[in-house]
Amino acid sequence: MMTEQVEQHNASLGEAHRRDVEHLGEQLRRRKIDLEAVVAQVAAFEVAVPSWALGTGGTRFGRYPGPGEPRDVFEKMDDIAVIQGLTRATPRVSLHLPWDEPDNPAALRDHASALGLGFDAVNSNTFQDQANQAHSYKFGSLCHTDAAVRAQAVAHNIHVIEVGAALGSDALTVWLADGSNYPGQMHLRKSFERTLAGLQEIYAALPDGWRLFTEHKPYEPAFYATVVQDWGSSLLLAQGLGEQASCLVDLGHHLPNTNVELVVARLVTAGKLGGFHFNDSKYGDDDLTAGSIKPYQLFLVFNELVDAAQDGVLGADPAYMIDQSHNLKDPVEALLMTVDNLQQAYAKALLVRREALTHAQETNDVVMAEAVLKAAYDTDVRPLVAEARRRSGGALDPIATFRASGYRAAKANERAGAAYIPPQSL
Ligand SMILES: [Mn+2]
Repeated sequence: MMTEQVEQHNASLGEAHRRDVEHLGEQLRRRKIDLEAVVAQVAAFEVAVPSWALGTGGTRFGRYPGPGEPRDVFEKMDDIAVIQGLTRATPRVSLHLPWDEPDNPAALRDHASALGLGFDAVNSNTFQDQANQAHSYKFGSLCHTDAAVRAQAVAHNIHVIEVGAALGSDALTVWLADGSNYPGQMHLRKSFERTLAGLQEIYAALPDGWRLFTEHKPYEPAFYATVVQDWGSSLLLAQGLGEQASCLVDLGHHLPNTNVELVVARLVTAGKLGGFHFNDSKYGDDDLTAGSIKPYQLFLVFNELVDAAQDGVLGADPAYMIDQSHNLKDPVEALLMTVDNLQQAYAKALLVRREALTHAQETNDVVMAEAVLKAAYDTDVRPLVAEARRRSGGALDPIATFRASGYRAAKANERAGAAYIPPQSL
């Protein structure tokens, strides 16, 4: 996919790029950092693309679809294959059920496989009522006071596991909208206990080698009390389930000014950091492009991950996934930008001089500790990330290559009558 366009575009940028890499290599040598080692690590970086991010998103106020949007999950795979062809960093898809539930999982798996794609964590949905559903989730799903509603929510999650297994996935992400809007509405303690009990039933259905991720979020749609509202609640659930359960950190699922890198550090210490939903936000769960609003925070999150990996305490590799809603940008371009921003944050974290940082911390040298971080963060790593992509067969400039390919215009002709995709927030 896109191989010819990538080669052509890379060739046109080749000489200037080569000089940029050489210059950066020299800068890093002066800091006793080996550019080659960092390039290799960035080239190995992978992040899953969510099936719900390929169409234009929307808000409760409306949605403005763009031309050539994918009409079904098969066409979404085609778009993700383009992103993979340009970045070589997105070989897996995170599927949402029922939004992108395939009629025939084997056919979808074959289609994905032919495109060189596989499946990451599958996502269940008990935050909306589906057609022909016996019971409503209006007052919660796993936390519901009615056992029949809870049983329905458990059965849905087990169904998602079965579809995921047929696709070759090996993880389930559970984000619950369960909560209340007014004091007194919901018993705070019992609703949490019912939720844990429901998750235990789901956990019991996990195949060997599977993982279950609990995802917290402070508010929305519940505006007074959310059952799994913070990382502490998420950790209690993961600990109450067992070895195969861990916590998923959605960067946008925190109140303003929350120290997310500290949350990451705590979950690493607890041995329960399961994965990420990357995005960015200014106010709430805005689902903007990762690194677009708070790039320094993104760097500091990766700094914790690199530090934990180097200390050998990261445990199982965290599942890196994107969770974004693109209301204004072309979704493919937004995702190309996202992957680049993630790789830049990761590359900068790899440039942190750990020994110097440790020494500054041990000697309480506040200025030098911060300066070590800033020296890494302020480095222009764009040539390094582009070089990592080039060596993996990707594009030096993915967005320019995508635009030059004419892919979107071709799809606008092919994909007439794009299906409506509902506004979403996971
Ligand atoms: Mn999420």
